Amino acid sequence: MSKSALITGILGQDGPYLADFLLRKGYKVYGLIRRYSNPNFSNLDYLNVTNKVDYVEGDMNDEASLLNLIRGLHPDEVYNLAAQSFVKASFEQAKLTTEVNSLGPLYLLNAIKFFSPTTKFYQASTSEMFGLQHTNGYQDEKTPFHPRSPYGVSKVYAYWITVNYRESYGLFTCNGILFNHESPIRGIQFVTRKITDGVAKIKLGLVKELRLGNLEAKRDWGFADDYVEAMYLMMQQKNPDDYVIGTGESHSVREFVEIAFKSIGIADWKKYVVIDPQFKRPAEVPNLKAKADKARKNLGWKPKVAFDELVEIMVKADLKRYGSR
Ligand code: NAP
Ligand code: G4F
Repeated sequence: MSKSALITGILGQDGPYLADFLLRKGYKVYGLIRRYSNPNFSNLDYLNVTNKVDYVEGDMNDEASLLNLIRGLHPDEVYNLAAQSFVKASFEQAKLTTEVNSLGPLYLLNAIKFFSPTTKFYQASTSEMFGLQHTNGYQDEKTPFHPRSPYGVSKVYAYWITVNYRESYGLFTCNGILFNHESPIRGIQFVTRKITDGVAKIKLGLVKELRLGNLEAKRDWGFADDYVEAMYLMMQQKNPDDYVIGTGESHSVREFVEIAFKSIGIADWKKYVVIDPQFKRPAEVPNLKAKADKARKNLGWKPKVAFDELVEIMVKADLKRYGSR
């Protein structure tokens, strides 16, 4: 019999890539969606999987809906990708962020504990938990946490409750501590997609400038499609564990901007970029760089798409969206 998986956050960036990956493996895939008058399936459409997923309704803020779902479905695997995932918004909506990102996973874990204890659980943890901390310039599974935003703090709770339910009740629970990963269906507010969308519009004469915040922040950027494979691999191991997933390369926002403009033939990008303080954060995470040796050794995982290639893929996709060939 084929395995089943419930994916929360199915309409976001990672949900569609993971759904596509699991469907190819023969899984029955359930996708959790909130009740909307008009849900947006465009990211699933992009990967041609909209009609292959079975949709179930629920909300990470509504414990009963999650209890009922797990009790009814008994999925083999739950991938908890749902979150208020935009760091900047978490400063203005700290309570909502905490409810969705911290209590949501707790509700799912309780549902599994009470109604389906053989269900495996994946928590979408994040490099944002490291914040200011590093060991000789990189972060790995042993690096302590020092989150710098309500988002980062909310994810630290989710990380530890995931570990705690493994240790307390013997549940199969994993944390994937993923560093930034991007794609043509990345949310438009995140800096990479904001840049590639802006660059495409500038190329086509639709806008004249691109307004950004801190260009000096450095991130370890990979391709979302590579990263969902790591999620799956963690859930297939004999023993549940926590893994850092990233490329091991760190680049600044400035470098991302330079390469994106270069890909459309513009060397003098400074003519188009305006620094706007509204896009800066009360507290910044200056430098993220993964050391993903454990994933490489235990999971046999490594990223396939390099940084320059990722920027090009995204710029090309945005140009195509605006009708350019
Ligand atoms: P995303 O594009 O922002 O998608 C998040 C999804 O969560 C959306 O589909 C959203 O649903 C759903 N959601 C939000 N609140 C909800 C609620 N109350 N009930 C049910 N669903 C809710 O995020 P992503 O980039 O795919 O990331 C997936 C996960 O990985 C997130 O947990 C994120 O924090 C984590 N993460 C991401 C990265 C990265 O670089 N992308 C790195 C590390 C960790 P709607 O569509 O209905 O709004
Ligand atoms: O693209 P960002 O908004 O992503 P951020 O804050 O790194 O968070 C993302 O990655 C995390 C993993 O580390 C995830 F957990 C989280 O859910 C999310 O997916 O910002 C990246 C950097 C920041 O340093 C920000 O200050 O870009 C800088 N930046 C500069 N100008 C900007 C802008 N960020 C945004 N969003 N918009 C700007 O105009």
